[in-house]
Amino acid sequence: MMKRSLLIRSLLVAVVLSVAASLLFFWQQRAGATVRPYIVELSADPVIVAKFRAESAGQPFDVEAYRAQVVAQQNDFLARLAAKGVAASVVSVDAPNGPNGEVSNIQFRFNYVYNGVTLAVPASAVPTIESMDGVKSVHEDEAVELHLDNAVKYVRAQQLYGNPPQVKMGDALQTAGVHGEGIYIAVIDTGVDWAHPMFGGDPTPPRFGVGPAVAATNYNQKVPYFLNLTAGAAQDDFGHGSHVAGIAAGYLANAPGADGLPLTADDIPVHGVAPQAKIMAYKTLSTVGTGLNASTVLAIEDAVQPFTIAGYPKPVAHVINMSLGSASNDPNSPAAVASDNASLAGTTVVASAGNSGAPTPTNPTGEGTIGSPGSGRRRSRSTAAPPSSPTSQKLTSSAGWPRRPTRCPTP
Ligand SMILES: [Ca+2]
Repeated sequence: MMKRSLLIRSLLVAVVLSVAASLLFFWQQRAGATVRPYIVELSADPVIVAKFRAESAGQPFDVEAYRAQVVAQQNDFLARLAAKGVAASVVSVDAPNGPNGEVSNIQFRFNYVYNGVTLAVPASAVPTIESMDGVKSVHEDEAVELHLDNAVKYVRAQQLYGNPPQVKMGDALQTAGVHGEGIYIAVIDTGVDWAHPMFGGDPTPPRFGVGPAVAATNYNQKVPYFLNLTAGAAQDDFGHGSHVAGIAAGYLANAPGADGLPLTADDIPVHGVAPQAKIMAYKTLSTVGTGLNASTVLAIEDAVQPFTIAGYPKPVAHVINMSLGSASNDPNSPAAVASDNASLAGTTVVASAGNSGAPTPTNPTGEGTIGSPGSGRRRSRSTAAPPSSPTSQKLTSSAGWPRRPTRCPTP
């Protein structure tokens, strides 16, 4: 009898504890205890802004010395946060970056175009962080999705070209400087299939980011640089980035046409806007075409600075293309601010706009649909429909594009 009552009592205790645990979980959810990624912006100017200010005033500027100051401010902030007992960890990714899948641990900390640290913290800690000295703003790290602007024909690029009007891989020495010669275009997207025929069909891998260039190694001539900021493979396993890069800088190639088959009579010749430009590929979006703002910010930073995350020399992008965006249209979002600051380096930043511009019953003109980073103040926006169109049309490229394309579709 005693044993039986003990058993019942134990069961009751277990049930009570279980209910208490559920209530505690519910309370923690209510209290914002869910750990989420946040981008914390700190007060010191990022490197490129301080450099711009100094040079505008005719003063000398030491990039490395200033960068050390920004990093020191971040380290001091992290130490003070830990001293307050806030459980926070710097968000990072083990990203394969190398021809054989070599993995680099990359932290989402920024100093060149944005002074910030991406932290995984409970939502309940945000007011504490916001109140700390040196904290400028705290942003929830928003999800980013793919967009696609529509076409080469809208910008009438071919009207600039001389002879030949369409450039193939072998035409490298025959063009007159209006086809993107000497220009690096950073495509921040799902990566780029560097061996695609539209990029010359060369299977040689690019140089991967983070580490140094190896002098004795040949790299892909069309896609000379690749930085993967995801845990997925260092390639384009979605297809969108290759499509976007093809529009920007693809050589003459054939789209499969209506029958969907390559090398048949209905194939359509397609051509990029600047076919002699080189592509710096950034993979910030996953296999399913989604990502976070923090990876966009870090890709912008890497594209603009003359060294890799680990400090090795690398080319600087003349143009950044981001056919992506988030639901936020805040011009102060981290990606929008980073885009603005990237333009101080002389880089032209192009971000998509109008992809959510379809009229709705509550928004009949489709206004306010420019998401971050397109909402930045110094952006060129690539609209999804002709600018003269009375209403924007929602066009996305994620549907119907094969994961490992053998031919680019019509841009
Ligand atoms: Ca065909």
